[in-house]
Amino acid sequence: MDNQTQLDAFYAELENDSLQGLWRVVRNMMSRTPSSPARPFHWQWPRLRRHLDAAAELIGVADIAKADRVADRRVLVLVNPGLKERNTTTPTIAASLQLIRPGEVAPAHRHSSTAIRFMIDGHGAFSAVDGEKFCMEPGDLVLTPSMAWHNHGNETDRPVVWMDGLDAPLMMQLCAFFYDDYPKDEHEIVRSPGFSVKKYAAGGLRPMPSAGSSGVSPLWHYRFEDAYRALSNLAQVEVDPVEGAALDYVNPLTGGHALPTIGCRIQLLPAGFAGAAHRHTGHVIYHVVKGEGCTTMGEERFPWQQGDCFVLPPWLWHKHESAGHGESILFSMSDVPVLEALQLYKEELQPQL
Ligand code: 1HN
Repeated sequence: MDNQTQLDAFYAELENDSLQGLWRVVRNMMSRTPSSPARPFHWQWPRLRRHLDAAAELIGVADIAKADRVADRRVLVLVNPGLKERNTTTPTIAASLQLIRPGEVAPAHRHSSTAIRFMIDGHGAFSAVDGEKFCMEPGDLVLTPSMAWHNHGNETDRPVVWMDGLDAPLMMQLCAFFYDDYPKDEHEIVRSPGFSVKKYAAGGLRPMPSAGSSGVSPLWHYRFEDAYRALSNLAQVEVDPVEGAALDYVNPLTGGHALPTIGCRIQLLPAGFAGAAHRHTGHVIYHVVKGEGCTTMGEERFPWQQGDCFVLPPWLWHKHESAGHGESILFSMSDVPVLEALQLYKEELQPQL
C-alpha cells in the first residue's frame, strides 16, 4: 500500500469512530483576526419600501397565521449575502422590516429571543409588550425583552413600517430558543398608557427598582423626541472624532446596556462630519434615521440616505461621513453587549498616515 492509500484508509477509520484530525480542519475553527460570514452590505430604502408595499398587497397577516402559526408577521428579513442559508443579517442579530396595514393584528406570542422595534414610517401604531401598549412615532425605540408577550396593531388609517431586531440567530446558535403562542390574538392590557416612561424615564434621576428587577431595562419605550434633544445638546458641546455625537440606550436603573444581547445606539453626525476610521469586534446593523452621507467599510464606500440599512462585520476599518448640507442621524443595533460580557470587545483607531 502506498502512503496515500494508507492515509485515506486511516482517515476513513477515524471518521468511522467519530474522530477527525485537527490538522485537516483547524482552518475552519480558528482565524488570526475575527472573521465573519457576514459581508458589508447595504439595502436602499426605495427598494425596501417597494417590496414592503408589494408584500402588503400580496400577503395578509391573517393568511400567514393560517398557514403557519409561528411568528405570523409580514416581515422582510434583511438577508446578508454571506448568510443566505441562515436567512439572517449577521450571525447574532436578524434585522427585518415589518409592515402593518390599518386594522391588522400581529397576534401575541413570546420567545426567548430578545427583540426591539424601531419606528420608521407612520404615526400611532402600537406594539403591546407584557400588558402595556406602546404607541410609536418615527424614531421611537420599543424593547421586547426575552419571554415578554407581544402583539402589534395599527389603529391608524395608513400602513406603518418599523424595523425589528432580534437576537434569534444567537439564540439558535446557543440552542436556547423557546417559543409560545398566546391563546388569544391580543394580550390583555394591564398598564395605563405611558406607564413605563412615567416610571422609568426620569431624565438622569434613578428610579426605584420594582420587585423582581432583572438586568434588562424596565424602561421599554425610548422616544425619539427625547433622544433627539439629548443628541442636539451633546453635539453642541462635544463631537467624538469617530462616532460624532453618540448615545447608547441604557437601563436607567444600572446605566448598563438596555438589553443583554442587543446594543442600541443613536448617533448624530453634524453637517460635513468626516469621521476618523476605527475597527472593533462585533457586528453592527445601521439604519439611517435622517440625512445623507457615506460609510466606508474596508475598501468600499456605501453612500446612504434616509431609510437605508447597512451592515458592518467585525474588525473591518470603517468611517462615517455626513453630507455637507445637513446633519445625519444613524440608529444601530450590535452584538457588543455580548462581546463585552465575555470580555471580547476590542477596538482600534486606525493610525493616521
Ligand atoms: C418576530 O417574532 C417578530 O414578533 C418580528 O414582530 C420579526 C423576525 C424573525 C423571527 C421572529 C415580531 C421576526 C420575528
